Amino acid sequence: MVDRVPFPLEGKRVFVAGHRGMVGKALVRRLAREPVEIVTAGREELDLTRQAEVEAWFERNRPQVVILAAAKVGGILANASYPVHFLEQNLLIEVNTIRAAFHFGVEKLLFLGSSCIYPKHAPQPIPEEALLTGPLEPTNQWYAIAKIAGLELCRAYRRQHGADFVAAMPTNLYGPGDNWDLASSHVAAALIRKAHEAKERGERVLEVWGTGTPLREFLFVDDLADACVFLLRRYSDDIALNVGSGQEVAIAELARLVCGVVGFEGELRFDPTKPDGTPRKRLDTRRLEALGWRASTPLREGLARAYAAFLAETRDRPSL
Ligand code: GFB
Repeated sequence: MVDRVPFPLEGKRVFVAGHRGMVGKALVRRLAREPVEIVTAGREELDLTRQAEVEAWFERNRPQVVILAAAKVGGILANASYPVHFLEQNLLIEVNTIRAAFHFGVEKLLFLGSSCIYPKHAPQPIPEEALLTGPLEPTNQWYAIAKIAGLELCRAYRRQHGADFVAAMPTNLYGPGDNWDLASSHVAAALIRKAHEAKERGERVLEVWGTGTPLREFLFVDDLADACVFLLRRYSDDIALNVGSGQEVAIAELARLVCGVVGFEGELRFDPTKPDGTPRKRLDTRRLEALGWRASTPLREGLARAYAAFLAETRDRPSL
C-alpha cells in the first residue's frame, strides 16, 4: 500500500458507473468539487450487463479511475422477490466492468458492496474479518453473493495482476436521489414517503413493516461519497473496508424520527407479516477511522435533507 497512496486524483478522468442512482448522484456532486473530469454514461448509451458494449465503451472513453456504483439494488421485499435479477444483473455488471477496467488500463477502481455481505449472525459491530464466516441473511443472500463475488474479483485482480482495485462496504444508505417507490425502496425512503402521504391525507396510522425491533445503522449518502473520494486517494489494500456512521437505531425509532421530521403525528402500526430481515448489522469502522475518515451527518439532519429532497424530486412526478 505504501507506494500507491496517496493516489493523485488531480486531472484524472473518473467514470462514475451508475450515476443515476442515489450513490452515483452523490458521487457526481462530491467529485464536482475535485479537479477531475467526471465521465458518465446513461443506460441507453451503455448497458453494463452486456460485455461487448462495456468493452467498446471503455476503449472509446478510456477512464483512468472507475467507481462502480452501478448495481441492481432494492429493499428487503424486492430482494426476496426477485432473486434472479439481484444475482444475475449484479454479477454481469461487476464482471464486465471490472474486467474491462483492467484490460483498458484503469489506474484505480473502487467497487461498492454492502453490509449485507456479512453473515446473519456476525459479531457486532461487524469487523471486516467476519466475511465468509457463516450463513447469510436469506432475504438478501442473492444480492450478497453477487457483491461478495465482485469484491473477490477486485482482490483477485490485485493478487494476480497487481491492479489497484479496492472495495468498500457501506452500511444502509439514505438521502437525496433515493428510490421512493414503496415496493422496491429501502426503509428510510419508504417511511419518508409513507409519513408524508399519511400527513397529506389526514390519516392517523403509519404502517411499518415487520416488528420494528431490527437494528440498522444509517449512513447519509453524501457522507459515503466523501468516503469514496477519500478512499480513492488514501486506500490501496485487499480488505474490503467497512464504511459506517455508528448511528444505529431500531426500525421503530427510525419511524418515530421520520414522523418528527415530516410532521406526522399519528401512530405507528407494525405489520409482522412482512419480513424483519437480519436482526442487526452495525459495522466496525475502526480501520477506516484509523486512516482518518469519519461520517459527519447526524441522522436527524440527514433525514430532514432526505425529506426535502423527496419533496423536490416527487413534486412533478407523484407516482415515483
Ligand atoms: O431497508 P430495508 O428494506 O432492507 O429494511 P434491509 C430494513 C428494515 O426496515 C426491515 C423494515 O426490518 C424492514 O422490515 N421496514 C419497515 C421497511 N417498514 C418498511 C418499509 O416500508 N419498507 C422497507 N423496505 N422496509 C437490505 C437488503 O436489507 O439492505 C439489501 O435487502 C441491501 O440487499 C440493503 O443490502 C442495504 O436492511 O433489511
